[in-house]
Amino acid sequence: MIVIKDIQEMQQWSTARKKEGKTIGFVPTMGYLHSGHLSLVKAARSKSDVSVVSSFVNPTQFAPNEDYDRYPRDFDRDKNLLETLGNDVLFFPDRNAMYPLDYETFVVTEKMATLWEGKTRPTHFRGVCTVVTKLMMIVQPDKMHMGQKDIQQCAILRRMIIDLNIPVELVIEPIIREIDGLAMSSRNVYLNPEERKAALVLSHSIFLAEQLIQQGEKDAQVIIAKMKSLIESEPLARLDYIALMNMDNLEPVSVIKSPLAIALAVYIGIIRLIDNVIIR
Ligand code: PAJ
Repeated sequence: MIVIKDIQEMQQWSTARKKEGKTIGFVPTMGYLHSGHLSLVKAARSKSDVSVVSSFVNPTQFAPNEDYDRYPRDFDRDKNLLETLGNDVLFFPDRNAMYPLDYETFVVTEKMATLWEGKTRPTHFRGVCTVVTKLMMIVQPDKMHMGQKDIQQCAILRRMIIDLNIPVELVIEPIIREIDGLAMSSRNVYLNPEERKAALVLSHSIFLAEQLIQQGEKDAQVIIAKMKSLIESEPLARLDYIALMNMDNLEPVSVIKSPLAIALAVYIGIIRLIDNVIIR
């Protein structure tokens, strides 16, 4: 595996592979890799000729009150994990190279970025869309692999790719969970043992919703109310939102009709976690 820090060098590497007729699979990450990330790398390796993983903790998607400075980082560990998988390139750009002092261009999806996650994190998707656009221009992938874990991120980037006619196929991969059901996340390291147990309330309420729908429940409000009372039964948990939404435009649905996504965000102590399920 080669590590590339320089933006132009990354572009030249990709251009050279394309000239050889090779397809490029790309996995954007913020590093501190876990099995969820690694499943994306495996998918990229199996579906394209060469794979590129980027590791960049993107400052523009963090609000000033969020965890940019303390976001977990471990370059050597990430590098070893990616080497074991046979990944071809680890792209690890500098913050100042990605965002020089005179930087001023941002990519915004107007409405979708204001819903759900956007209510608590109003500038988040502006940062995500901007950095992912930049990364796609640099890496020039054929396919980009992303996790369903961040379902609103997937929906917004899919919209952006269509709207801006970007010639990249977005491939959405399933959520990887711990054995007890907790969705893997780099932020899980912030949880103390008590909070780690309490965090199961997210997956439990997702599974509850799935079960209610299987049993024939059609009323979104009934499902939301039952999920809410499960979350409220956990003293360390504080609900941010529960969304029963159309997967394409993220609009809320009132009557259950597939395909539909059920997503939620919950604070466990001060740590904000998300989870979701797609009902087909
Ligand atoms: P990050 O949180 O590092 O996640 C990188 C990718 O891994 C995303 O596509 C995310 O959905 C996926 N992922 C995270 N946890 C997962 C899990 N448990 N199972 C499957 N996939 C999982 O998402 C970002 O970084 C950033 O916003 C980024 C797109 C890199 C832009 O900065």
